[in-house]
Amino acid sequence: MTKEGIVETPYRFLGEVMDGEGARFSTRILGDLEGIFADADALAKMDKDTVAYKVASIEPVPQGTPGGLYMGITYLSPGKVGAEYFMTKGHFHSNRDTAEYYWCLKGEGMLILMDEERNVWAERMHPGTLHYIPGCVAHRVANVGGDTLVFAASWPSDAGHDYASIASEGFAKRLLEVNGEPKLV
Ligand code: S6P
Ligand code: ZN
Repeated sequence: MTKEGIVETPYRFLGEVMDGEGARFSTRILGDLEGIFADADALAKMDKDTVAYKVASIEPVPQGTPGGLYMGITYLSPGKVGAEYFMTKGHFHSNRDTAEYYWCLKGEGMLILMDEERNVWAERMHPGTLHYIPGCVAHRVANVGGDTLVFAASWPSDAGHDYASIASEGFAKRLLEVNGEPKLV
């Protein structure tokens, strides 16, 4: 689309809200996260319709376009399945060597990272923390606090999402609450 002169700003990113032209919104309920938590019995006893997280994203160019950038905000609910904190599904990028930024706006979380050799590490998230996720590193976020965790992200439009390898192999470590503290186990 050709533009000329002073035009209306198409997107807004204010506080914890991202919105504008063509913004996309998606919701993951606990029922969508079967198989990612260790304690299947605990999950079976919970309400499948409980909202685990919501994502709002601005995708100005079609998915797969080289050279474009996306922005998103994730709102991850507090809670646990057994001893495991509510978390995002987690993914590698399909285009493996594409990187991403995450930054925390609200709440307390842990960014769990895993390289292709399955080494796992985690970075604490709290308002103001900025996280560079290098290419070839799978990423997932757990909410370790009592309130909604809100974080923003920016990633390349040709990154793509590979959920399948995480769905089948998982991460090599899990973030569990042990004696009231988050621990990678
Ligand atoms: C996209 C970016 C985030 C996640 C969101 C949900 O590359 O990493 O917007 O999509 O946090 O996580 P997931 O693992 O379910 O996509
Ligand atoms: Zn990503």
